[in-house]
Amino acid sequence: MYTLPELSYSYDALEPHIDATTMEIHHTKHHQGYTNNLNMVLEKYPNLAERPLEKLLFDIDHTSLEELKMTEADKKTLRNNGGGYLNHKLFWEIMNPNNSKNEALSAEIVETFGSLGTMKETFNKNANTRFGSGWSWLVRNADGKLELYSTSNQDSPYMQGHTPLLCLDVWEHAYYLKYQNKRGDYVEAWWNVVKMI
Ligand code: MN3
Repeated sequence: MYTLPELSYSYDALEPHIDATTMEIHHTKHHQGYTNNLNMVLEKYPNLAERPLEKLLFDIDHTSLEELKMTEADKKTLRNNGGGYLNHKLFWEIMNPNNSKNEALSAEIVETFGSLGTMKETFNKNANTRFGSGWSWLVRNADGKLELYSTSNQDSPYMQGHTPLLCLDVWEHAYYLKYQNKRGDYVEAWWNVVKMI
């Protein structure tokens, strides 16, 4: 059974960039909801539940329903809530104000994209142009290279066998209280709470 990951900092720690009310609702309501729904669907499939969630997300996208012995509806629930569970877990970790700069990753970003600024520009563009709800990502792909893209809904890079390194939640629940329709302002402000690069 999965449990809601504890936040190792207070809800107001990211003020003024991310407000305390948004953080509290996001963590205790939204992330808790994904956690509950993930547990509910996995209860029906004890064999699948034994697999690490990262692998399970890959497997459900690369294995037939017949082989998984899973219904289409349950697969969708697992995809949405398994993704939602892992995506938010990483999101809280990335925003930890106690993080220190990851020098190796920063150097690799410069090597891959030319500069940190260029990477951020593309990352932000992906965040701002994702229609509806989704996430912007910096991932390590299956070839071990850094890659930038966005996904819709709660789709996780693990579904493609990629490892997520940085993620930004662009669902309205992540910013609407403070930023309303100004997603671009939220995306810009968010970088102030990322200490690792
Ligand atoms: Mn969210």
